Amino acid sequence: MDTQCPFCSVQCKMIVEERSTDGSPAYTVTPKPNKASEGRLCIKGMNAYQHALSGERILFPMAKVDGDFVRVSWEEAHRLIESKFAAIRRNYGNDAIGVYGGGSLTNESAYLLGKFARVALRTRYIDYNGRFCMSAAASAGNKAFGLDRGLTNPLSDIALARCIILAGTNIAECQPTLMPYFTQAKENGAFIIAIDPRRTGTTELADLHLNVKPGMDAALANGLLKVIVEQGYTDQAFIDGRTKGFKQLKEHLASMDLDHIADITGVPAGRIRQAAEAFGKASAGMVFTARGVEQQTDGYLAVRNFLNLALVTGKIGREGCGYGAITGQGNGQGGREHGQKADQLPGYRSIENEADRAYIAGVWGIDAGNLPGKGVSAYEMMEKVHGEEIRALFVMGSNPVVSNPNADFVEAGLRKLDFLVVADMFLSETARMADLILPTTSYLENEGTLTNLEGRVLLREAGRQAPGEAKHDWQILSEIAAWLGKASFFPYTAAEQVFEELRIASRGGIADYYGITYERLRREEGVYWPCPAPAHPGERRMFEQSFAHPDGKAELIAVNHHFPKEQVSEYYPLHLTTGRVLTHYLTGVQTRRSHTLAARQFESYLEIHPATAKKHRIEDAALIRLESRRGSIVVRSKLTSDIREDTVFVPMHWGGIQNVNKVTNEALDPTCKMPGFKVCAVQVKPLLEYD
Ligand SMILES: Nc1nc2c(c(=O)[nH]1)N[C@H]1C(S)=C(S)[C@@H](COP(=O)(O)OP(=O)(O)OC[C@H]3O[C@@H](n4cnc5c(=O)[nH]c(N)nc54)[C@H](O)[C@@H]3O)O[C@H]1N2
Ligand SMILES: Nc1nc2c(c(=O)[nH]1)N[C@H]1C(S)=C(S)[C@@H](COP(=O)(O)OP(=O)(O)OC[C@H]3O[C@@H](n4cnc5c(=O)[nH]c(N)nc54)[C@H](O)[C@@H]3O)O[C@H]1N2
Ligand code: SF4
Ligand SMILES: [Mo]
Repeated sequence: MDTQCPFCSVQCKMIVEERSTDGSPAYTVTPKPNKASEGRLCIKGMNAYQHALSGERILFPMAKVDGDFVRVSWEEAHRLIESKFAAIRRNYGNDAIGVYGGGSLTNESAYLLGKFARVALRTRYIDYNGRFCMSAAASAGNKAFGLDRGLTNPLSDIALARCIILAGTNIAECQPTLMPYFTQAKENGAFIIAIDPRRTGTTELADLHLNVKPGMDAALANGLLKVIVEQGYTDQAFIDGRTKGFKQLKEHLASMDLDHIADITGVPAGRIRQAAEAFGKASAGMVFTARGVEQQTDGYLAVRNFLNLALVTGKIGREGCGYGAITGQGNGQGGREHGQKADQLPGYRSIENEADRAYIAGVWGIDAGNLPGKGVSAYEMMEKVHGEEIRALFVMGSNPVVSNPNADFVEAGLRKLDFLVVADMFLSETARMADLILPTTSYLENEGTLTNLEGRVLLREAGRQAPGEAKHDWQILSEIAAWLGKASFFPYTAAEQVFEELRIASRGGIADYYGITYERLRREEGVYWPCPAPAHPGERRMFEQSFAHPDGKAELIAVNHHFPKEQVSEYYPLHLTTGRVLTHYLTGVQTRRSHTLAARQFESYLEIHPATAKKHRIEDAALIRLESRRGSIVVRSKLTSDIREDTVFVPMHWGGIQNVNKVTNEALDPTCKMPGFKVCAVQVKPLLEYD
C-alpha cells in the first residue's frame, strides 16, 4: 500500500506491505522518498498501521438504545438522522443543528462538510478543531501579509538561513522528520534561538534557549524588536518599500523599557540583546512559531509581533528567509481553506463577502440568499450546546470532549443534546456519548488530497478495502444529504469528483487549487498552492515581489503585551502549560490503540521542577492531584529540571481522569477565538497526603 502518514503536517510518504507468512499477517513499513520528509519516518508513522488494523475499529453503524450501543444498518442510521434532524429543525430552526469538523479530514471531506452544513442542513453553525490549532497564526498571517499559508517558503530554504527563531515549537517531538533541515542549517553555521518555558529536544539544538514565562511571548518579541530597531539592525529599504506602519511601531518600542520586559518575561536583558543581535545581524533568517506562542489569549497579537521581526529585518520573500507557522494536523493546512470554518467558504473565501457568496452559490447551484451567514468558533459552539441553543451536533474527525478547554463544561453540554452523531473509526470519548456512531475509513482505505505544512497539496492513495461496513467521510456526507432530499447537490461516486468541484470552488480564491489535478499530483509528487492554472507550477516561495494585500504591502503593528487571563495566586500558585510527547497524537484515540506507541507512554504525567516538587511535598512518580478553578485530574509526577520552577507541564493525549482539559481555561483570544491552552493557574498536591 502506497500511503501517507495520518498524523502530523509533514505528511511523510511510506509503503505498508502486508505479508502472510505462517498464516498470520505481518507488516513492513518502508519510508518512501518524497520532497518534504526526504524518506524519513518517525515512530508514529512507522506504527500507524497498528491502529488502522486494530480490532477496535468500528465496523457498523451503532445507535444507542437504553444506554447501550446496538448495531444498525446504514438505512436505519439514515432514517434516524432524517427524523431527528427534521424534528429539531421543525421545533428550533436550522441553526439548532451544529457541525464540528477536523484537520485530519482530506480536502475533499473538509470541503464537503462545509457544503453539507450550508446546503444540506442550511445551518450557520459549523466550525472545526483547527480553531484550537491554527487560528492565531492564520489570522495573523491574513492581517500582516494578506494571506495565510503555513510556511511562506519551501523547507529547502531552512538550510540557507543564518539565524533561526523557534518560538513555542517542539519540532523534535511534533514534526521529527523535519529536524534534519534544522541540523543542516546549524552545520551550515546558522545560529538557532529557541523560546520555550521547557528544555526539549528542540531547545537542545539551539545555541540560545530563552525559557520565557508562559504567555509572555508578545512582550519578549517587543524586547527583541526594541533592540533590533535601536541598534539599527533593520532593513530600511524593505521597510520603506514593502511595509506600512513602521512609524507607530518604532514609537511604541521607544516607550518600552528592556529591564521591565526582562522582568515580566523572566528572560534576562542580556539574553534578549544576544538574540536580537544574532537575528538582526544575520544576512538571512527565519522565524517559526507554533502552539506555544499561538495557544494564548493574546495568540493573534503574539504572532503578529513575531511577524514584525521578520518584516523589519526584511527577512521574508527571499532565499533562506521567511516565516513558518508550523502546522499541526495532517491536513491542518487544507482543512482551514475550504469551508469548515464558521466564517469561511472554499478557496479561503469569506462568507461575509457578497462576491464570494455569489461565486460559491453559483458553483453549488443554489441561491446566494439561501447561504447561511457566519457562525461561531468551536468553543463558542460548545457554549451554545450547553445553552441548549444547539440541540443536535454532527462531529466528524474530532474528539471535542477531550480537546476543548474546560472539558467538564463541554461534557455536561454534550449530555444535554437531543441528538449527537459522531463519525469516527473508534469509540473515542466523544463517540461513547453519541446517540449514533457512523464508522469511517482510515488512512489506508481513504483516498484523497491533504495539504502539508508547506502548502504543498499531496495525493494519498488508498490500498485497502474499507473494513466491515465503514464508509469514507465524503460518502457518509453524500448519502445523508441524499436522505435529506439534497441528492442532486451531492452526486459523487469518487473522491476525485469532489476534488474536481473543489478546484472550481477554489478558483480565483486565495487558496486557489484550480490548476491541480489528481493526475498532476501523481506525476509531480505534490503541487504548491496557489496554483491558478494547469500550466502554473505552483508557488514555492511567497511574497518575493509583493504581499497579498491590495497595495502589495505588509502591515506592521504595535503590540501591547497582555498578561495571561488567569494569574497565579496563593491558592493556585503555579502556571500550567500543556502540549505533546513524541509517541502520542492529540487526544490519543489512534495512538493509544497502537501497542508499540502505547507501550512507550501508557499514562499521562506532570512535569515539575525538583525545587517546586519539594515545596509541595511531591516525590518522583507519585500520583498527584492537579487542580484549577475549573476542575481536577490525577497524573503521575515526573521531576525534572527541564522546566521553569514556576511552571508545570502535562501532555494532552489522555481522556477521563487524565484529561488535562478539565483543568485548562476557556478564555478565548478576542480576535481569533483561540483558547489559552498554554497557560492557566493551578495547584498540585500529592493524591495521598500523609500529614
Ligand atoms: N508527537 C506529536 N506530534 C504532533 C502532534 C501530537 O499530538 N503529537 N500534534 C500535531 C498538532 S495538531 C500540532 S498543533 C502540533 C503542535 O506542535 P507544537 O506547537 O510544537 O507542540 P506543543 O507541545 O503543543 O507546544 C510546543 C512547545 O510550546 C511550549 N510552550 C508552552 N507554553 C509556552 C509559552 O507560553 N511560550 C512559548 N514560547 N512556548 C510555550 C511547550 O513547552 C512545548 O514544548 O504538533 C503536531 N505533531
Ligand atoms: N490542553 C490542550 N488542548 C488542546 C491542545 C493543546 O495543545 N493543549 N491542542 C489543540 C489542537 S492544536 C488540536 S489540533 C486539537 C485536536 O483535538 P481533536 O480534534 O480532538 O483531535 P484528535 O484527537 O485527532 O481527534 C480526532 C478524532 O477523529 C478520528 N479521526 C481521525 N481521522 C479521521 C478521519 O479521517 N475521519 C473521521 N471521521 N474521523 C477521524 C480519530 O479517531 C479521533 O477520534 O486539540 C486541541 N486541544
Ligand atoms: S507523525 Fe509526522 S513526522 Fe512522524 S511519520 Fe507521521 S507525518 Fe512524518
Ligand atoms: Mo493542532
